[in-house]
Formats: sequence, structure tokens, C-alpha cells
Amino acid sequence: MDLKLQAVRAFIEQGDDFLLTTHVNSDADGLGACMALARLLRGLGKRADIGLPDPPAEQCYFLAGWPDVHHYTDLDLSGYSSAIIVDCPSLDRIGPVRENLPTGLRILNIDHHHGNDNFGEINLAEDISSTCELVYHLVSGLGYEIDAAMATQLYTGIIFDTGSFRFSLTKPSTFAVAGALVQLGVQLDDIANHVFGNKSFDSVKQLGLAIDSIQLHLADRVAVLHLDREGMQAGDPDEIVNYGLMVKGVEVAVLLKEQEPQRYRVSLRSRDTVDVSEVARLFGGGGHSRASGLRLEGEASEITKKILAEIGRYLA
Ligand SMILES: [Mn+2]
Repeated sequence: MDLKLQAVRAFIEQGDDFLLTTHVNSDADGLGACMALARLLRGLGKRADIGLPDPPAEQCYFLAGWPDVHHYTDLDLSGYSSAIIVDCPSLDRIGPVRENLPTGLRILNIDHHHGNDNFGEINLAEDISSTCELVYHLVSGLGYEIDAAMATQLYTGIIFDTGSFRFSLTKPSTFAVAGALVQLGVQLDDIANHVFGNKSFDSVKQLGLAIDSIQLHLADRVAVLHLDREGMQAGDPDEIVNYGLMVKGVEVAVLLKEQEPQRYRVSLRSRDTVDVSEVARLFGGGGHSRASGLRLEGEASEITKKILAEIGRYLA
């Protein structure tokens, strides 16, 4: 792992005001990493603000620094000379924040997505469980202190992105980092309760709707779940797609989410054999080999047909 420690140290030492942001529809990994880095920078006497393209990931509400998480329009972006952009394979993932970045901004890109396009002055893109794991390696490599609050921010991102250490990108190093974070004072059960046991009544009902919609295709190896406009009223539930993989024999799960009339965000999850990032890229999306996403417009039945045709080519 090349952490480019000297370059990152210079980037931090030479900047005074840092903007931190992550992808649209932020999650606990991206936001946890932003929160940990903001805490680090403030501890060093720097100005560090988190400005997100849309509402923050709710799983992070209990973390230190939550009241300081802003929508980007609440900040004057022209006032920053440095930015740290996390958990994004490309700059367009930060949505409307991108057009509002000041010219001459120095960018540090910290990410763990396959196919990161190396935007930014310094790029740390590693094949690793989570951006939060990468941030741990970086902060400890630089020799900065990690307190219990920062450890909690990082641990939250790690358990979120690894599905509690279940997904294939979970490596021995992930457990080593988690062990170190527990040593630093992380309360495992408390975090799990906040992250996984804190859903609204409406979002649990939404899960029921999605499960009720499940259909199997391609010799029962692909599960498709569908939430229409009405089903989406409780919010955008990325993790529901994983329920498709609970079905025995299913290799790929697909969740269609109708965000605007006939405009869908589609989440893909793969158990083992299919690289769903390749499928997503065929439609202009992206992600990881086991978890990816894309957007398509049209009727749900047509979208399902198109995606199944491509998945079918990968299901040998
Ligand atoms: Mn991530």
C-alpha cells in the first residue's frame, strides 16, 4: 500500500482551510471518513468543514461532530484552498458540489473503489474494505493520534462497508484495524445498535414492500426487487438489495428504486461469480465487483429486461 505519506503530510501542513466531502447519497463509510478527517484537521488547528451534496447518511447521527455536518450550500466554497474528497471513484460522484468548487483548489482523493480515475493532486486509491480503513492506515502512518471519538467514526464506516465483516473485501488487515480501534475505546455493541437497530417504522415497512415485490429470473439465479415512487417515500434504502441474496441459489440481486417518475436508481449485489461493476459500467454506472449501481430511465419492466440480458452474459 502506497500511502504517499510525505505528500499527504505536506498537503495537510500547507493548508489552512479544508473542505471535506463525499459522494451523493452519502453512506457511513464516506461520511465517517469525512468526520474523522475533520476531527484530525481541527485538532491540528485547521479550519475543516464537511459540505455534502445532499442530506447526510443517517447512520452517522450518533457520531461526534454530527452537528457540524453541512449541506454544501450552507458553506461559502470560495473560502477553501484545499479539499479532501473521500469514497469517490471520480469527481462527478460529488454531484452539484463539483460545479461549485473554487478554481485552484488542491484536492486529496482518498478512495477504495476499483477503477478510481485518479482525480486530484494526490490520489490514494487502494483495493481495501472501506475508505475508513484506508483513513486509519493513513492517520496512523502519519503518526497522528486517534482518540476514541475518531476510532468510533472509522469503525462505523468499516462495519457499514463490510456488512459487519462479511463482504469479500474484508481482509486480515481489516480485522487488525478493527482490533486496534476497539483497543482505542470503540463500543462495538453500542455502534451496532446505532447503525443497524435504528430504522424508522416507515423504513422497516418499506423493507416489507421490497421483499413482497421479489421475483426470480434466469433459472432462479437473479432476484429482482422493486420499489416504485410510493414505496420510495420512506427514503432511499440502499441496503435492501442485500435481501435478494438471502434466497438460496441467487447469484445476483437487483433493486430498482424509482426516484422520479420512470427514473430509476438500480443497485446490484453479487454473491460470488458475477462482477456487477462491469454490468453497471455498461449502463454508465460503477462500483465494486460485489456491489454496484447505475441509473436508467423507462418502464421498470424494460429496465429489468435490459439488466437481466447483461447479467445473463456473465452467469456462465
Ligand atoms: Mn466505501
